[in-house]
Amino acid sequence: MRGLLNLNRGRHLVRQYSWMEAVKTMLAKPRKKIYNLGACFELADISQTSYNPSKLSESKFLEYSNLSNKLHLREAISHILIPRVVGSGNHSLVRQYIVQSLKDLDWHVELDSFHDTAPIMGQLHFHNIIATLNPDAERYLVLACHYDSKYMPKAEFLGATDSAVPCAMLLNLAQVLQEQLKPFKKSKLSLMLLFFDGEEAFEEWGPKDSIYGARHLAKRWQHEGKLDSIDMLVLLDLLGAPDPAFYSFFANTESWYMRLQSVETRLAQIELLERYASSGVSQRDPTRYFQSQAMRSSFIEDDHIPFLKRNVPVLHLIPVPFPTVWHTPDDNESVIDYATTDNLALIIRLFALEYLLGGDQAK
Ligand code: 1BN
Ligand code: ZN
Repeated sequence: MRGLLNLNRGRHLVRQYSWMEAVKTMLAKPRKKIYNLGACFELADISQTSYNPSKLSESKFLEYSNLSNKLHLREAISHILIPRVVGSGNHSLVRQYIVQSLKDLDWHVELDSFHDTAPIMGQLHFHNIIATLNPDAERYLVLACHYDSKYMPKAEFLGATDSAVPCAMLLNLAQVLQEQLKPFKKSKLSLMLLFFDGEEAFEEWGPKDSIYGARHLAKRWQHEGKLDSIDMLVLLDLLGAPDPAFYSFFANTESWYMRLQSVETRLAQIELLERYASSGVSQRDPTRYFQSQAMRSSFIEDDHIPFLKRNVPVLHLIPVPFPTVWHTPDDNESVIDYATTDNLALIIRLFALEYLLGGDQAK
């Protein structure tokens, strides 16, 4: 696993095509294109990667699939689903809720606090939340999201998909898997939950007005030599609306994207995904979330960028197209589709367990 993910470290940020691949690309059939947010994404078929990690056995898969706490997920959403602009009282309430929830589950929790200047707001105090099962582990699977909400002076913005639901999913994962995750309090490979602060721009998205927390933390960990301990950063964003479609953005994490697909397929086969078959009409396969195509020619701005630039392997779990309510006051409770939310939470939980247990590295 490490071998595969390290392939591109210190070398290339994006996949370099070989001469043979270039010829194949030229001879290939025209590809589908998706237009979203003014950008054009080209779809490519997913190629096989050589790494083939062991999957959860049928009995373990079934056992873990039956673990859930839907009430907890809804409660977590309701705690986070308040306007939580950086520096506000609500922002600090949500931070305390996340920190306390994880401390109650015996996670090691640290704040990465710093000041930065933002348009409109002036100087702000930001706090990334870093929760680890084993703070002394050598390697981490990192699951991440952002907990701030977008500043909208003329409207109440709650950011249900952006990103109250992703934050709640991570807290719910910690709650539901508390027994299964116990071995990872002492293991070399462990789990980290990262709640970025200040993802949103205050005035206009740009290199100095956005992803304040992610920029700070990636830089800090680079100086401290900690980036190499990140096996992979899995970033959740804009989740909770019905019928999302995900794509593989990065070649070096494609085998892990395919593991998400495989978890989804297995769950669908045993009919453990709720209200699953979509009625959506689109270019994509409407019967699955994780599409069997890659999007290579572009990627979306988000908290992963400062890590990606430093060669940390990234899986970006963000739907394309974005939910129609994106950055509008309608991104509120009413857009949340709880069947989809429960399904995605389950897929991500099983993926995390498979990742952690797959290499028998809980020792
Ligand atoms: C995602 C959710 N983003 C902000 N809230 C990042 C983004 C900003 C993606 C601008 C595309 C354009
Ligand atoms: Zn946003």
